[in-house]
Amino acid sequence: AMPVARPEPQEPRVIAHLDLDCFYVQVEQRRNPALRGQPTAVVQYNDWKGGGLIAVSYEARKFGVKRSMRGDEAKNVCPGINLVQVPVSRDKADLNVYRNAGSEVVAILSTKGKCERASIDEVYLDLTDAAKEMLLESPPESSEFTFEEATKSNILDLPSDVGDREENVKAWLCRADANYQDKLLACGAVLVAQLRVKVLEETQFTCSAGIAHNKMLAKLVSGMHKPAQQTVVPSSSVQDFLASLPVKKMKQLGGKLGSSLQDDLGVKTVGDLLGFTEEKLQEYYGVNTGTWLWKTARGFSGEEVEDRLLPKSHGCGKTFPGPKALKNHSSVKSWLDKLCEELSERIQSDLSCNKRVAQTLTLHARASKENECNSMKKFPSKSCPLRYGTGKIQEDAMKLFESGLHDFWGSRSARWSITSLSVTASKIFDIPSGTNSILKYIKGPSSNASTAILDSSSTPELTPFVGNVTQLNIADFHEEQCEPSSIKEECDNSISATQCRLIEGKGAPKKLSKVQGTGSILKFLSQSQPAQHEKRNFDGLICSHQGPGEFFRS
Ligand code: TTP
Ligand code: CA
Ligand code: CA
Repeated sequence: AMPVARPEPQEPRVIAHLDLDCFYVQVEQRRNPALRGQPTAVVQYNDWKGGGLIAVSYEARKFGVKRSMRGDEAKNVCPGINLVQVPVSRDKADLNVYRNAGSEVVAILSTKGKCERASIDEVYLDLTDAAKEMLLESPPESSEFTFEEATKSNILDLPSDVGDREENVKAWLCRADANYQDKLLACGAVLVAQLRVKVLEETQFTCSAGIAHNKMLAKLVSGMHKPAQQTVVPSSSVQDFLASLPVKKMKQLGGKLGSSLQDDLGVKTVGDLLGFTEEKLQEYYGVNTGTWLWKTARGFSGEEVEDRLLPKSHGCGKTFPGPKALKNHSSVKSWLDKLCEELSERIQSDLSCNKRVAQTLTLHARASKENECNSMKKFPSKSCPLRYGTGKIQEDAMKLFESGLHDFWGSRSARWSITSLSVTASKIFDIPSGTNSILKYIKGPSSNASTAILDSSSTPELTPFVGNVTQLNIADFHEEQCEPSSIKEECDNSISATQCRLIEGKGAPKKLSKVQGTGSILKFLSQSQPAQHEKRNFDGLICSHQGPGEFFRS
């Protein structure tokens, strides 16, 4: 989807983006403290050439170990590296332990302001109110200020090699003559430093952060100084920063739009866009995207932090690299069945714990045609209304696959091979309290999926309910979890997992009937099963997430 400008807020805001450092590695290091300070990498579940690396510790990065490597290669450049395999269930990676660890962090961060969980290890925070309050009550410039972590900030305006760095930063944070925006930003820097210390104390995880006046800038700098550091973007530094920033570094400019800017307009950096008027950019890219580009070049972004601790979608995927590619229907079916089983568990858990319902099932795949390795045609993503119940999801996913395969390959019965598969449940909304029509949402259409298969590039409106449904571009959520260079926007339902554990205690999944105090919705669902659900599809109404600690390998 082409980016669109949002209206600017009237008042200056303080926005932070936090991202955990080498996240899966830190989770594994907490589980096994002997790995701390050691070169360590987490490898995917796939033993081909030692498994693909999905997370690499900073100690290992010093040796030149990269995420693109396989275990064998990593051992060559860093013989002392510890390789830890991701937890596995159903013959695929099980990311619950990481999701849950991420939600521990979200729980801490969300205490200070509006919080949006952006991926498995990333959060946006709107700290405007907290910063204003600090500015009124205990601004950094008040004499007693001695907050050490904040003075370790990287401030884009300050040269890092002149004089005593920490003294310079402290002086910047405490400037009495700073403008109001910078003062708010200084408070934001102190708040984020405090939060990062708290996260470390309570979870043992370090993270890095960007603090700026909008989401775009905060995100752009949060990874600039890693690990365990934060970077502040004062308004006065924006122009210089963007002048040298390659367009491809911007999330929205990573694809076709960015290529077109480079190839068609000769725009290499975001700053190069300043050479074009808004009208010119609109001429090239349409009114909305033209305006967005014009604003982006100036560091303006009106995008708001969403108030959302829960995921926008649930996805389960797996890749089948090299010789593992799937070449017949029965192997595709058996993998899709496993993926759908996990997906079904996760949406049932979201339903019982959060009273949220997913409306759309999407299948993504990657395929290649034999003897046509460079074939440009992509396996089309397909969507249909989501029907609850593992068996139904499995059935529908297989139909989506057949439909995609038909478009991809026509009716010819020649050889194909599938190198990745994923199923996603999206268009998730809260069940309105007191509604009588829940079953309508849960049950899905009684017709089978083939009547309603859509290319996922279109956005099907599946039910008349629009209340809390966030418009989303399914393509943005394509993910094959745990595979290199593919996890993009993996959001996560670990909050629900935490809540489930609170309700049910740890231990093995229990039947819904034991859940107490979850209100009428669940009772309603468990009592009014339509007769055709002979296999009691809602057996899946369990909280299947396991707590941290249950994944220790022997
Ligand atoms: P990232 O935040 O991209 O990376 P990271 O946390 O490992 O390292 P950094 O310190 O640079 O932020 O991803 C978060 C986790 O998501 C990562 O630890 C493992 C997982 N992941 C994959 O499984 N596959 C991938 O391709 C990527 C990029 C991440
Ligand atoms: Ca990270
Ligand atoms: Ca990340």
